[in-house]
Amino acid sequence: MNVVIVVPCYNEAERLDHDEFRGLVERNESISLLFVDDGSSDATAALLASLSDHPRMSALFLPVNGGKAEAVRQGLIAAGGHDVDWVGYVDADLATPPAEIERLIDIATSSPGLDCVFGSRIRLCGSDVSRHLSRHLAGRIFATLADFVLGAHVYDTQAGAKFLRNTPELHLCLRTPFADRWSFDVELLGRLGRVGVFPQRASEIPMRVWVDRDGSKVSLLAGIRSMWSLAKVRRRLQRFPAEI
Ligand SMILES: Nc1nc2c(ncn2[C@@H]2O[C@H](COP(=O)(O)OP(=O)(O)O)[C@@H](O)[C@H]2O)c(=O)[nH]1
Ligand SMILES: [Mg+2]
Repeated sequence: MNVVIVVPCYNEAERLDHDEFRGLVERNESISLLFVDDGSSDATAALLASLSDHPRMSALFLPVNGGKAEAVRQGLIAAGGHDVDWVGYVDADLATPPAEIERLIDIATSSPGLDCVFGSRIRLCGSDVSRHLSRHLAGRIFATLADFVLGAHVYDTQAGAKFLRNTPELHLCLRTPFADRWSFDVELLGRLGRVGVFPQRASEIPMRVWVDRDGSKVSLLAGIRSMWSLAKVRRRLQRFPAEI
C-alpha cells in the first residue's frame, strides 16, 4: 500500500534531520515524503530542494507563510494521487520518531475497518512520552474542550502524527481552509465525523515514544488563542459540509 507523509516545515533548517527522513523512505518502499515549505525565511527551501533528489522525497513550496493548518491541507491535497492508499502528516522535528511513524502506518494499512489512525501522547507504564509540565497541563485543558467540540472521546487531538485513507470523503474534508492555524486537527476530526469516518472508522494509538523537542514555534499565547478558536470550530462543524 502506498503512503505519502506530509511534513509541514516553517523555518526548520536547523531542526530537520535529513538522515532520519531518508532512512525512513529507504527502509520502506511504500512510503514517500512530501515536505511543504510554508514561506520560510531561513534556509529551509534550499534544504528541501536538496532533499528532493531521492525519488520518493519531494517538496511543495508555498510562497507566503499561511500556518501549519494550511500547509498540511495543501500537502494532503497534493499527496492524494490515484495510486496512493493512505496520506498522513508528521512534524518536521520528528517528535514522533520514525519507528513510531512506521508502527502507526503498519496499523493503518493492515486494518481494513479503519480510515483514520492517529498517535496519542499518553504516559503509560513502559512508554517513553516526555512532555514539559506546562505544555502537558495546557494540553489537558485543550483536550477536554476538544472532546466537547467533537462529541466523542479523544485523549489527544494534537500529537501531530495522523494517517488518513485517501478517499473522496477525506478530500471533501480538505476542500476548504481550516479556521485556525493550530486547532485544525480538531476541525479535521470533526469534519471526518460529519462524513461518517470519525469515530466509527478511527483509532487513537498510544505512542510508545514521543519526544518534546526544543524549538517549538507554538507560544503559550498561541495555544490559548487556539482554545478560543474551538468555539468557532464548533459552530463551523455544525454547518459542514453544506456551507463550508
Ligand atoms: N506550515 C507551517 N508549519 C509550521 C508553522 N509553524 C510551525 N510549523 C510546523 O508545525 C510542526 C510543529 O511545530 P513545532 O514548532 O514543533 O510545535 P509543537 O507542536 O509545539 O511541537 C513542525 O513541523 C513545524 O515546522 C507555520 O507557521 N507554518
Ligand atoms: Mg515540536
